[in-house]
Amino acid sequence: MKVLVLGGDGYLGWPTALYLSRRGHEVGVVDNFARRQYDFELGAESLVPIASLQERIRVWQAVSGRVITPFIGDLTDAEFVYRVFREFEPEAIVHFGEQRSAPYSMIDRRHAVYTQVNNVVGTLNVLYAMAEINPAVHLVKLGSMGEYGTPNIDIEEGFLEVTHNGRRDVLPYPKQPGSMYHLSKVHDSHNILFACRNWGLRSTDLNQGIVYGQVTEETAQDPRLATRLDYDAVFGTVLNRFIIQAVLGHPLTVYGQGGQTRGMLDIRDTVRCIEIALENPPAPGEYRVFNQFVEEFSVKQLAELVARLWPGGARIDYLPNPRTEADSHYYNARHTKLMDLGLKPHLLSETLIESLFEVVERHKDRVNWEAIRPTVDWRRTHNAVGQVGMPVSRG
Ligand code: NAD
Ligand code: USQ
Repeated sequence: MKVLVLGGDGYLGWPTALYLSRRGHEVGVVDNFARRQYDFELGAESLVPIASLQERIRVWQAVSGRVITPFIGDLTDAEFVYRVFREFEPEAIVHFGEQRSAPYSMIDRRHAVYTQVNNVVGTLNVLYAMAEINPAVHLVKLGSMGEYGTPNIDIEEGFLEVTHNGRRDVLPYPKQPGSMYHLSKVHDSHNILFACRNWGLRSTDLNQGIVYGQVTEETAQDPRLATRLDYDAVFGTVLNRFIIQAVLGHPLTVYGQGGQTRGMLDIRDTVRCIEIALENPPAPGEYRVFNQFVEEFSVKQLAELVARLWPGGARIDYLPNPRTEADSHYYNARHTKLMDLGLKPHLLSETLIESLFEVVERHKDRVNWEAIRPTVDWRRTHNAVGQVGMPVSRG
C-alpha cells in the first residue's frame, strides 16, 4: 500500500513510518519540523538525541534497503498538501501531524490559537484534498481519549445509543475535553464525520490514550533511527516523565492526589494498531472510531510502580494540580474494537520500565532541570513560558 504518514518526524510518526516500511508498504512522510521548533522555544530537547529526518531516512535505507520519501512542508498550506497528494498518490494517510501538547495549548491565547489553527486547518486541508483528488483514500486520524473527558458513565467507542422522549438514535458520544489541544481533536472529529457523510470519504478516528516507551524493533536497529523521548513539563507525558525523574533522582511530580485515571499503551502497540486499522479499512462514507489504549492506570498508581522499581526507591511529590481536572472520578472506557481485529497488546511490565531506566541512564546528562517542574497553570490565560518565537500556521 502507498501510505503517507503526516507528522512522520515525530515521536510516534517516525516509528510508524519505519514499521510500515519494513512490512513492505511504500511510505512517504510529511513534516514541517514544528516539533523541533517547540524544543527551541521551550529550551528542552528530546532526552534521547535524534538525527535529522534526512539522516534517519538515509540510515533506514542503508539498514533495510527500503526508501522513505520525505515531503517537507506545512499541512496548513493547502497548495503544499494538494501537491503532495498529487505527487505521491497515497492509498492511505496516517495523520499524526498536529501540535499535541495540552500544556502547550494552555500557555496563553497565542498558543491556543496556534494549536487550534494548526490542527483544525491542517486536517481540513487533508479532507478537502482527499475529496477533490481521491475520495477512496483511507484516512487514519490520530485523536485522543481525552476528547471524552471524564463523564460519570461508561465511555463508548465514539458513539452512544440514546433514547429520548421515546425515540432512539445512535449519536456521537458527548465530548467534554480538558484543554484547548484536546478541543482541537474534538473539532477535527466533527469535521471528519461531516466529510465522510457529505463526500463519501472513509476514515478511522483513533482515540488514543497516553503512549509510553521509546523503542520499537525498527528504531532499535541503529541509534540514528531513535525516536524522541520528552521529559519536560510541556511535552513529556506522565509515565515517561516519572521514569526519567526516578533516574535523575528528581521527585516524581504527581499533580494533585494523582487520582486521575487514564488509558495507556506501549509505543509498540501504537504502530501495530495503525497497521490493523490500515488492513481493515472502513467502507466508503464510513466514519468509525476505535478507542486505542490497552490498560487504565491512575497517576498515583504509575508513580508508585516506578518508585517501587527504581533501585533505592524514588520520592513522590504531590504538587498542587496546575490543570483543571477531576482528581477522583469514575472511568470505564470500552476498547474492544482493536482487540477484535487482532491486537495482542503489550501490558505494562516491570521489564519495560527497567529497560527504559537503562535508556534514560545513557542520556541523563542532557537534561535541563529547569524544564521539569510544571509552569503552565490552566487557571491563567497568560503563562510566562517559552523563550523565543513560536511556529506560525498559515491558516
Ligand atoms: P509529535 O509532536 O512528536 O509529532 C507530531 C509531528 O507533527 C511533529 O513532527 C510535528 O513537527 C508535525 N507537525 C505538527 N504540525 C504540523 C503541520 N502543520 N504540518 C506538518 N507537520 C506538522 O507528537 P506525537 O507524540 O508523535 O503524537 C502524534 C499524534 O498522536 C498527535 O496527533 C497526538 O495528538 C496523537 N497522540 C499522541 C499521544 C502521545 O502520548 N504521544 C497520545 C494520544 C494521541
Ligand atoms: N500528570 C502528572 N504529573 C506529571 C505529568 C502529568 O500528574 O508530571 C498528570 C496530568 O495531570 C494528567 C495525566 O497525568 O492527569 C496525563 O497527563 P499527560 O501530560 O501525560 O497527558 P495528556 O496531557 O493527557 O496528553 C497526552 C499527549 C496527548 C494525547 C493524550 C492522550 O500529550 O497528545 O492526546 O496524552 S489522553 O490523555 O488519553 O487524552
